[in-house]
Amino acid sequence: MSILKVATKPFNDQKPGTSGLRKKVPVFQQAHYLANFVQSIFDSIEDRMSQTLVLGGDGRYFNLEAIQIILKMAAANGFKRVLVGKSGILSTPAASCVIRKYQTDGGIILSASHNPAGKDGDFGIKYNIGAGGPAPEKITEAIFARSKAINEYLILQAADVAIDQIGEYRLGNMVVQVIDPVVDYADLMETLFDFAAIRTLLARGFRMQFDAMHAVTGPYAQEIFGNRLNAPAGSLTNCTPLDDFGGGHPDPNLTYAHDLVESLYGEDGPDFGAASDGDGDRNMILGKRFFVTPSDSLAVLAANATLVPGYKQGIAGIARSMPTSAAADRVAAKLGIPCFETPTGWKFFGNLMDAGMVTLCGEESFGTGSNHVREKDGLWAVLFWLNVIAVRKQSVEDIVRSHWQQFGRNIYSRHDYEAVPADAANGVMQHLHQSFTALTGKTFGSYTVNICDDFSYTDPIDGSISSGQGIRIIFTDGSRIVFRLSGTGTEGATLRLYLEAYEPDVSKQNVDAQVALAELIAIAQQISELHARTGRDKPTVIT
Ligand code: G16
Repeated sequence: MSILKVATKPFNDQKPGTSGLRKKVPVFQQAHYLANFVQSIFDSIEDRMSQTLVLGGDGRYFNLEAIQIILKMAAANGFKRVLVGKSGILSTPAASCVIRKYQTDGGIILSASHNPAGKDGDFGIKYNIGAGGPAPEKITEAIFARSKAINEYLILQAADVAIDQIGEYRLGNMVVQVIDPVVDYADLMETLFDFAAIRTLLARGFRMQFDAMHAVTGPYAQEIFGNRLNAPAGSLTNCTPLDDFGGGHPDPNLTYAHDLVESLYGEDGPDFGAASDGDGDRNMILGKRFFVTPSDSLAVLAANATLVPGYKQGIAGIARSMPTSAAADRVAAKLGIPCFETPTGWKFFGNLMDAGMVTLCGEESFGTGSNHVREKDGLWAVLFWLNVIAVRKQSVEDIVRSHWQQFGRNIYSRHDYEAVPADAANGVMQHLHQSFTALTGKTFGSYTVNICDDFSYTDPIDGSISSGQGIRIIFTDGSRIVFRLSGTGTEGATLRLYLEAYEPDVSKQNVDAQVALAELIAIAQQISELHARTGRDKPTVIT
């Protein structure tokens, strides 16, 4: 088997976004496109000779081809061993679990998360470091810099590896170890949660419905809920992973998980509903006719953490992304622990978790997780909720309402404007930037602007600074409007508008978020000139 040195030219669009490089499948299928980026990753890894990597993806279209290319490139680049999930499958949290459990040097995860898949869908790739989490900005910037200068890559001339069979194979001097993608992850879950209590809950007639949305969590859900927790047949839906996710959009929110939502809001619906996304790191939690916002979910889990075996000693701290509501801050204050506000992107939680400063992390974008891995974790959140319900013996709605009673309600919503022409979206952001001085101190109806800024974060561990992370308009009563451009879309720009108001009065908490936030929504429209600048008179998705 010989190593080929392939001459190539840089592509100018390989800048990793919020979570790795995400592009349409045909972009990745261009000659050299994937290989250029993979070589750029390898070139950015110090001492890569003799390292061990983990490799797997969410099973979307192009996953298998990409895996074979990456294996042959890893072999040609001197890696010692690669652990691959059988058939190229590893959910994102399972990949992080495997990296940590086997103390490998890092891993490559193939996923475009919740973005649709298939021939014309999206594909993505990201590099995770030895701690198990997404590479920090310092590394993603080095990868991007390398991608702009690359002129050759290395690949082994060899036959494909039979990754559909568990076992060890040789590829040149490298060992390819094909592993069960589910078992290590399921074992880890069993160390954190009281499976006996959840089994009893389900055996006593508590009805759950988990929707895997034809994405990667299907086999994980079958093993955990079906085999280990004896969930009755019918509790799990869409558990067969498909390379186009069945033509769906595996984004667990009220819009895209509509079948699940209908079931939970229907006559005689189940007591508990949950869904995960393409690569298994996101989650949505529903009660009977009740939606739990991701921000509230983080706060509720933090407040109830000691009810769960894995966290019974208490939590060290909480971290949330800036646009996530401050509900978790209130819990942290009550518990006397720190709460960190980071930029959007799970990579910003890694240092805090590694330093033991935080235990739970969460984001408004349907992500919750803890220091058990270094990725957000969809099924972990579902199990956490089931464990809390099993102990408290209350419905989802009762648990959330009693939380609001104790801490007040951070009424919250996100409005997404998808596939907006980039110039128009940038125009909105620039206009807002230019309005900072004029807006400060100005009164709109019942709200007066206290602070306008573009969020900047200094990492408390390594001192690195990340600026330009989203425009915040904070009012004197703590209510907020935030504008941000998404870093995960592949078509035009996605403009996100985040809205938050605080309601301590229990008698006013039972209100629809869109109604309660109507005044803030109108102010946001007015000050951003969003309609005039983008032509959009309503959001694509409201969560
Ligand atoms: C990724 C990141 C998250 C981030 C989300 C949304 O999630 O890991 O940290 O909150 O994107 O980012 P944006 O608002 O820039 O689109 P995922 O599930 O897509 O990997």
